[in-house]
Amino acid sequence: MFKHAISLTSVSRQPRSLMHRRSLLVGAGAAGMILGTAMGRAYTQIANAPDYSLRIAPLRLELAPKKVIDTFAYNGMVPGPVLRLREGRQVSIDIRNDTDIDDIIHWHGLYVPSTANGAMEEGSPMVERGGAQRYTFSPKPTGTRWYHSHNMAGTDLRRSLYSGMYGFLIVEPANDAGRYDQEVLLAAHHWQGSWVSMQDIRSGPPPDNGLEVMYASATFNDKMLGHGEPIRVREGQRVLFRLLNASPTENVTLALPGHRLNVIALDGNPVPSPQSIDTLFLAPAERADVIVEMNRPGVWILGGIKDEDRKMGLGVVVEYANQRGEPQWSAPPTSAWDYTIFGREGPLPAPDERLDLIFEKIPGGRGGYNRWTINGKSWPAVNPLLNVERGKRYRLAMSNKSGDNHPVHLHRHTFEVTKVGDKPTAGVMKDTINMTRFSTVEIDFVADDPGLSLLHCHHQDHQDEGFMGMVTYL
Ligand SMILES: [Cu+2]
Repeated sequence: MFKHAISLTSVSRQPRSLMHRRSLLVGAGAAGMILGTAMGRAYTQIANAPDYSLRIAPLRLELAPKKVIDTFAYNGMVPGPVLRLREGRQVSIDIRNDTDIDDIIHWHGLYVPSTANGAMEEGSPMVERGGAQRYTFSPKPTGTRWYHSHNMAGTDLRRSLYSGMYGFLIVEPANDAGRYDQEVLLAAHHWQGSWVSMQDIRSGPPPDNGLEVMYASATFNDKMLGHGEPIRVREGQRVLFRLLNASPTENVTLALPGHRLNVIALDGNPVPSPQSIDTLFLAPAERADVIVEMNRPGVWILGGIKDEDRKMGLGVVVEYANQRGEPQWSAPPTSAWDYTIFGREGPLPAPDERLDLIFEKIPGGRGGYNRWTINGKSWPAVNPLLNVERGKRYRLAMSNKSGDNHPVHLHRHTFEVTKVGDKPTAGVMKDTINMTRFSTVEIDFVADDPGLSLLHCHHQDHQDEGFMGMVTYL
């Protein structure tokens, strides 16, 4: 038995031929020329009403007064609507695409068949411009998941994860204990990216590095720090924060001065050893469920610990009842992020097979774009990356031989973190793990979800530039 029952019904008028989009490097730019043609088209009528509808469309978004940007979003809001689904209860979601290019939505962290998972490379069809498509599936596993565009952006910084095309998808357990008084959902995002030469800006090495993205603004949800409604709390409350880093390429480290962050789940999966910490690190695509005891009345900033991040807008005001005044910030104690503190000691089942993966950069040089390789090859040559046999356990021993961070994401499976550097651990279950520069990480997964499954870096520009491989089932 597959661990899910799902069907995908295409309701677009004609099927589009599958093309391997990431082998076409800068396809998005050419497609952008036909702006506007999709808007006037009629949609195929879908017989039954879906449980949810997502409409992909352009959006003029006010991040702050006089800071208005043009982006794309779902249902005219950023993040898109929160999809709260019940574990195992079949749901149908219609996606309409009112933009000028074909797009696709990926259900991040869910076990969805390859043909509906929202990755072109796995065989999911694009939602063509002017078209619509219905997804029907039984959501699992429970926890804080999300959905986002899995399109290629290439050099177009308006597209895919550079845009507002993301939202929370929460799979609720059949019975939820709900040991909290209030729930707050915050998605971090960076906006207004531009391609820059970091080594020119910093006058530092490496001299042959290519272009990277730098951002002018950042938000939690759709507002810059100080411009949205504050989070209103009362003393004595236990607040559950579901935090998501939806940034296309940037890590964030967050703190709420005077408060401890009790991490109970990472990537939506409960951790064996919940920990109270001062600062929370999230790489792109990572989530954390954090309980905060509201026991320091005042008006505070929950925000990025770097001054430049908060200046850019990454923060939100937390206001206790009957408290007034300027929002307070104070620098938290510094600590290095360590996934293993949330784990437990072994023992671990021995893997049936071990695969060494080396991630390397091919610097683009001045004015060029960097390329990325897995064991010396770039997508689409990294297909297959690994052939697995159903039911077996695989260990990926990953080595990042570059000076950049890589949040490595595996589709359609949950993996167990088994080693970070030379620290062994067990029980931390994730779908994305960040590799810091020149580091090693080992993860184990059980091949329990037959079908094509991508492994890729969640940095939009890294995945677009070759950092992607395919896990296939024998
Ligand atoms: Cu990367």
